[in-house]
Amino acid sequence: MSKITEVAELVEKGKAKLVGPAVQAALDEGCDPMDILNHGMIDTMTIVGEKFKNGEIFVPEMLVAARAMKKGVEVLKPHLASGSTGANGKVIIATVSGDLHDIGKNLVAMMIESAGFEVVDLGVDVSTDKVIEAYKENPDTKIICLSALLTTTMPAMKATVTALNESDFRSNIKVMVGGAPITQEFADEIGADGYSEDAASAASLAKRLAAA
Ligand code: B1M
Repeated sequence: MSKITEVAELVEKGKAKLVGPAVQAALDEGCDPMDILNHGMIDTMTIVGEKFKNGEIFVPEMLVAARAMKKGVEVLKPHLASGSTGANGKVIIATVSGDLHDIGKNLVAMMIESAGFEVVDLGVDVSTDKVIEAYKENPDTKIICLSALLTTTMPAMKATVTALNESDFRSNIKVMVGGAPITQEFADEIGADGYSEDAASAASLAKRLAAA
């Protein structure tokens, strides 16, 4: 069995204690950190999501798989992030109100940080008021990033973007959105400045938006 397959199996089974050492073993064997992330972990979470949708597994199994993936990402992080300087400016990131999914948001935060931004991470289930408060505490912020993983929290994303669009500081910031159910069309519809599909393209988009 390849080391990446081993990581994938451990993530799927939620073996949090074993995932870190397995990721380290894959790295020691010379596996590409992006391959470990994409094929050992992200693809596995897609499988976990499908099994949940089909009623083969339930929330606790999804949760333990998510915890295991987080442990694996901790080991990968130094190999993915190329060192942050904050030189490109400040970014606020949050998962929108009512939504507890943070693995994708954390990956986006990590990639944006490694693209040279200082990241203020507000966590999950973040209300519009908290996002606005965070901007007021960090008025030098260049980009506000919002993540949503549920179709039921897309309206919360829309509400936050609408409030930002109506704020008196709108011209000072760019707004970026993403997450599995989000599309470019939805981003345009709610008036965000940018959408990206994954963490790597989110980092390139952040650089483009900050420079615009
Ligand atoms: Co949930 N869940 N979940 N879940 N969960 C999904 C999202 C789901 C698709 C599973 C399914 O049914 N197939 C489904 C949503 C269906 C829908 O809305 N249509 C679902 C559901 C229904 C639920 C609950 C309602 C289940 C329940 O309680 N009955 C519940 C809701 C809780 C809540 O949020 N209020 C729930 C709970 C959970 C757990 C807590 C158990 C756990 C999350 C743990 C955590 O995050 N700490 C969980 C998990 C793990 C998943 C799946 C299996 C995996 C999500 C994940 O981490 N993927 C997910 C199935 C799936 O996605 N296939 C599922 C890996 C991650 C790297 O990808 O987050 O997509 P992702 O992020 C990507 C991109 O989307 C993008 O870049 C990332 C990296 O490439 N991206 C951005 C993300 N944010 C971005 C922001 C950007 C740019 C790009 O710019 C700002």
